[in-house]
Amino acid sequence: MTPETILSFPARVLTEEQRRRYFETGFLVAPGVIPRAWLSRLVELSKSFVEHSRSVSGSNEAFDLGPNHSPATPHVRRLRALVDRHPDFWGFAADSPLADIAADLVGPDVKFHSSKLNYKWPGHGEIVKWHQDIPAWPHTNYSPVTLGVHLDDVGPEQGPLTCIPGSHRGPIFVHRDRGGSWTGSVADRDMNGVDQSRAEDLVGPAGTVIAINCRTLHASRANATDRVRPLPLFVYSSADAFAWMPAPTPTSKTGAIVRGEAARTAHLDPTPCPVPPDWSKQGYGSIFVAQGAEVD
Ligand SMILES: O=C(O)CCC(=O)C(=O)O
Repeated sequence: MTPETILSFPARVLTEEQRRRYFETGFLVAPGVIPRAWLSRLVELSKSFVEHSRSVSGSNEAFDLGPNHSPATPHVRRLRALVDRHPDFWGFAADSPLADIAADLVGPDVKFHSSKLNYKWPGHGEIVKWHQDIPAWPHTNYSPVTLGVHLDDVGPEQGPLTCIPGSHRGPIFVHRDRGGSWTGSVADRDMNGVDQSRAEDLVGPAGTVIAINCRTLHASRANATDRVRPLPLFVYSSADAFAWMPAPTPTSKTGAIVRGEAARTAHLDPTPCPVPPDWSKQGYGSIFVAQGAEVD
């Protein structure tokens, strides 16, 4: 569907202005759209998983752990395949206003792709370099959108996601080094051609939803506060977008239709997309592993 067709359906949660801004810039910040009860539940679950991680000594299918993780100082970088970690995470992805926000941005027929919860701890551990999402999980079109929820107030000093406006209409970069190995980030030689001074921070109070189109260039800085920044992320697409390579971190719900109907016809966008490694053979750690995250 074109943005014009999507916008011809009535908005469910977002304003028309917010939807238009998303299509124009490739991202969106929408404060105050998550009901308080859902927000409290997500915060509670997030804290309980960090507590649980104290008894886990190495990364596994649920936890991506930083190298200095210990029972005394848990360092969870990512909770993987979030919707498989607790039924309420799936309830949130499928039965909360989040899926309606996805419908506002991809059209009435919405497919769930994947989810995770990233933690950015104080210090320099989880700096995320410039990247686009779609090269890791290519689809037949560019409707996929990642929705994040701020569980706490997030300001510029907490290492928010930061996006280059309009980059969703630009090139799709190869996220590999000169030798062809996957890096999960755009090479400096490619970023040199991008005006990074135009980047906008996706900041806002607890309950803010952020949306990032799958082609938008984004990154995040170090967390310079003494508070952890937990950020659950959920990826949706239009139902007529089909992944053409195995997902890096598939979930039991990947491919589920959360709004509207399954597609009978695939929408094929002619814009070429680089081919990622076959994650079903190579395995996938996390963006922190791929980008070789620095640690304190
Ligand atoms: O958590 C962050 O700051 C960045 C997350 C991100 O861009 C990703 O996981 O693809």
